[in-house]
Amino acid sequence: MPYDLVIVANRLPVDRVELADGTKGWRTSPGGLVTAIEPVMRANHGIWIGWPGGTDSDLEPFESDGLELAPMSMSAQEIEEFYEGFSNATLWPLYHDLVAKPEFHREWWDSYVQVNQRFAERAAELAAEGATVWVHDYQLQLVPQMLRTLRPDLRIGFYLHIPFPPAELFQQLPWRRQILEGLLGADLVGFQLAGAAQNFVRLVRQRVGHKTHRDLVYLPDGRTVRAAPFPISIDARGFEEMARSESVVARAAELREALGNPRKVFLGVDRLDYTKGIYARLRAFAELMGEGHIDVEDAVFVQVAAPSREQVEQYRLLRDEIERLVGRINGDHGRIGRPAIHYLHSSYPREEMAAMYAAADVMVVTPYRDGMNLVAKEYVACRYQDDGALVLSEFAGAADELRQAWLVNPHDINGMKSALLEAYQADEKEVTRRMRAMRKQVTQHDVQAWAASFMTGLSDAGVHDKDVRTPGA
Ligand code: GDG
Repeated sequence: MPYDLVIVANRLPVDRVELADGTKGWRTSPGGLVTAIEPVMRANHGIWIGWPGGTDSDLEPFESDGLELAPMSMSAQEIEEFYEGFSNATLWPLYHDLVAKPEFHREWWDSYVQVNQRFAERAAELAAEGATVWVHDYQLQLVPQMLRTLRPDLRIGFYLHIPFPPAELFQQLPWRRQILEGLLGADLVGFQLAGAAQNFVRLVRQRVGHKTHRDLVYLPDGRTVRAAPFPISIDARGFEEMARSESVVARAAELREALGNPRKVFLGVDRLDYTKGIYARLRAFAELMGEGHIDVEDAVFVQVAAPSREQVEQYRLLRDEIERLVGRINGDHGRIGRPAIHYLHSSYPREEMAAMYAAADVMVVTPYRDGMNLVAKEYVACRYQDDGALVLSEFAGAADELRQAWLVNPHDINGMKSALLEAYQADEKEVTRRMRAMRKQVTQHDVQAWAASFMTGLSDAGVHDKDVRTPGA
């Protein structure tokens, strides 16, 4: 059956897992993308194409929790070359300011092309005449052009969830031109921030040679492509309601109790990723303890590090480094029954996350580079009593909107120490003033507004085209 809205993303919102009784089943998978797209899918009757994890190949489209899902298979070699390789060891570090060194391998690129082609073909099969297809993220940047070749009748949008790097860095990519041309297959290319959209337009002008004006690219065939910022957000009302619920309120109190009712709880919640700055933030906290600014009897740091990309070597090394550091900090500063850092290498249900946000006095979000960072916004949404301090990296997209956070440069350990200490010692009035302003921003710009504005942008896109589209398409 053809669909009027097709979402194409690397991952489905569910994971294929083995259940306790040995049979295969589905489990909701966490992550920024899922959190953002799920409400869009619920509001529009569409289908979501993506990989459910694993190497099963015989998967038919199915419905899960009211969402129509079309699973894509992935061979072990594709997982290694397309997913762990080109997506996560080439593009991910390259797009995050080279926080790690990107690896360039020609076989990985070949696999990236192949998998993108398969996704494009599947979307072409499932889309109705004149349908809207919304392609997501860095793993699928070639899909827009491939899909346009197969189905010129479609309206195609692309959204990049991670930063788009400045020309000076992007230029390193041996396949830079192909990626730019792949993206230009879309009618609308969305980014988190205005700077990213500008980087893209500039690169298109320099590297592909197309004419551009402000946010528009003029293609020789008469089509125009718009590149614009659409800062992503969260289901703010949903998070607030969850935080207000009796069970979450009770659980938050229970968590504080279990932590020994310290005066202040610091919290970090991240996928275990080298872009997130977990190591440096824990070091900064430990130094404050070592220097006597913070006493282990008064404060504790809870760090949730959700397992991520565990097959990629950089991630395994990072995990070891962080765990060694946590051990050392607790050895140096902990007392019996009072570790300085509670480190949790695990994923939790959303309610548990809300309870953690509700239990935390100081939320610490210090990535070296982050497209947006939804965790910062989720924390704000949960603080319905206008309390709680947010320490936020200037290099997270969220810093553009959450100006009242304690903003830090995560490369500057001393600066980070000062900000942590200020947030720790800030008086109630100051904390409330800042939180109130941030809450206004997050509630007024939620994920529903984000999706609606992208979809409107997409249906308006192409109005400058010189060629004539099928009316109504
Ligand atoms: C990418 C971009 C951009 C985390 N642990 C658990 C869990 N989570 C949820 C959080 C949040 C999401 O995962 C993480 O989103 P972030 O935005 O913080 O980071 P990335 O995963 O790197 O996301 C990012 C985002 O895409 C959206 O465009 O903001 O910049 O890098 O929602 O709550 N959720 C549950 N259990 C966990 O243990 N249930």
